[in-house]
Amino acid sequence: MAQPQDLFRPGDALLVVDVQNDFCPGGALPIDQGNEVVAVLNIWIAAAQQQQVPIFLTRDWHPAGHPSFTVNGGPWPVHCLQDTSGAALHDELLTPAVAEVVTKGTRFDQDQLSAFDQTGLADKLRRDGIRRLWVGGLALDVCVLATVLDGCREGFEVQVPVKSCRPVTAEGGRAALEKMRQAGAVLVE
Ligand code: VGL
Ligand code: ZN
Repeated sequence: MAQPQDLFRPGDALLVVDVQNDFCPGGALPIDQGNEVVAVLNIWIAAAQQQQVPIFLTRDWHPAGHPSFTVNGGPWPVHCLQDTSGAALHDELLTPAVAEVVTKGTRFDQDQLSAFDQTGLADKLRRDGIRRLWVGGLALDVCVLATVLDGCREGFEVQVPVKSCRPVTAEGGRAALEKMRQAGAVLVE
């Protein structure tokens, strides 16, 4: 089977979505086996670092009173509150100093599920000559999905190593993969 180090080429970047404690077992919005993406993504991160492929780590980073919380009329329990341990990236996730952190979900008036939503990320990637993205993380059927669809829409080639993602629900995960495929993303593995 092809390994990350054989798959990268010039113009690639790695985008690791929301691998935060609150999305792992024991967290505020736990995803089944969410922690299991860490070992998979660490292989991608190490390979990217070694080959000087740019690495972006996104984080969901909500203020108290965020509109996505059920207490405020949204769909989710309180999660990823700014500067809490729940919002921290998983302890075992490799975070090379060269990796850039993309913060989203800070608005008081709306959620930002996609790493491209009002972050300036697409412009930054284009400025850096990036044409293709490898995207993995949490949750497959929420923020990974939104990010992959936006990445395709922005004109990037998007590759999704399926084992580097976990969904909130199995059903949602299957539907997400189908939507990604229809949008032109390539599902790997
Ligand atoms: C996410 C639910 C709420 C995610 C973020 O990162 O997939 N899911 N906020
Ligand atoms: Zn959130």
